[in-house]
Amino acid sequence: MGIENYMEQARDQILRKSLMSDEFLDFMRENRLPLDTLMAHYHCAIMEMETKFNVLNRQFSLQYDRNPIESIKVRVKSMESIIKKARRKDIPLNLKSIEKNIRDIAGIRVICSFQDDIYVLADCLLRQDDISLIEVKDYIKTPKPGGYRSLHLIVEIPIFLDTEKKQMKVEVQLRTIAMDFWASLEHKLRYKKNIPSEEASILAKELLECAEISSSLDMRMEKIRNRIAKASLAAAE
Ligand code: 0O2
Repeated sequence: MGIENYMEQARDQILRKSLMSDEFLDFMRENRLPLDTLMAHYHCAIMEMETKFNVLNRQFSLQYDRNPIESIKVRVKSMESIIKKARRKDIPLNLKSIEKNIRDIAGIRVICSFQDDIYVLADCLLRQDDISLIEVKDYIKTPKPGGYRSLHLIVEIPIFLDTEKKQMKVEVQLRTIAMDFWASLEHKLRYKKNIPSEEASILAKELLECAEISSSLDMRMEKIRNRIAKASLAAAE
């Protein structure tokens, strides 16, 4: 077993033990209702956000006769992942600090066919007056060293409850189909703990190369789409 796998397993064991620790169990016991309520609020924020993207997609199809969005995936982070992240980032285990510091509890992934649609959609979203931008991470302009590409926006969106309006943080990930395909495969490799380290590093190199090939394919496809649009416009004149 390689050292990385060993370390990963050791980390997992520590996490599992910490999930059973008195501190964690007390936290869950004392906060059951507020935790359920908070998770429900994140679900509501995701619903609001998903509606915004569906509206934009519908409007684009009416105005430009094309749908920029291929599909949308949503998720609320599991309690285990939240605790894992809180431990990794040394975030105190209480509701206020989790809500303040873990900004991707509510996540929406918008999959587009073309890279330029990603930026158009992001602009349209950020122009809406109920959305506040907290951070942009452009892993398309600056991919991660392993080859990961996506545009991440951390935003706040209001949800309207019976007696209050509450601002909720949502992580929006925008990527092309090719970027999504790549990220899903790479995610699988990341969570397979039993791959010998030598093979894992060969696969990582292979994945990096695939990321570059798929990025150039994205650009070529976009150019073809633009040429088709130009040619059909010229033919119509
Ligand atoms: P999951 O299962 O998607 O929840 P921050 O949130 O800014 O404090 P973080 O989490 O490092 O710090 O932010 P970053 O880098 O923007 O990553 C957030 C999410 O992006 C990850 O969530 C993944 O979904 C995705 N992501 C980032 N880097 C990679 C990568 O190299 N490969 C793949 N496949 N996905 C990536 P989680 O919490 O890791 O997981």
